[in-house]
Amino acid sequence: MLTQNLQEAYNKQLNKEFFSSYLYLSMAAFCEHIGLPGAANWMRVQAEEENFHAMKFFTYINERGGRIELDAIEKPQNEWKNLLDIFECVLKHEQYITKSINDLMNLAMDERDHASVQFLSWFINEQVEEEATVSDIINKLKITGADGQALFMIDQILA
Ligand code: OFO
Repeated sequence: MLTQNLQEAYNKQLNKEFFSSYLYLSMAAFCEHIGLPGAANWMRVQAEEENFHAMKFFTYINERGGRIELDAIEKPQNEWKNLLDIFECVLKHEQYITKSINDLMNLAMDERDHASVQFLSWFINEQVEEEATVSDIINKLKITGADGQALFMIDQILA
């Protein structure tokens, strides 16, 4: 059985994961709009992955006998300056999620909930991978600058 504190924190995280999915979907729509189908596909895949994260929390709260409370999903940003601006926004958002997962882990440890510590470890590793991937894309975008041909190639790689 989950403690009240953990149940509330998990419900908040569930909402953040759905918001992440929504944010990536908004980015997918924008990339499509500015003619970057490869980046749009990358964002779509991320949106699905975030939905999968949300459902992992959904299933876990249930498994632990907790009560799920779905909240409203915040409206995501829907316009950016360029692809670099989008990926910098992605990194900032993922860093925010990493902090949120770390806070959850601290709470699980404080509550001596060993099952939660196990469960959250998966997300801790996932965040390391996500931040590294995005930082790598940002570096590539910075090296190539606003070069149209390079952007075309990066878009194909992202596809
Ligand atoms: Fe992008 O990460 Fe969910 O957790």
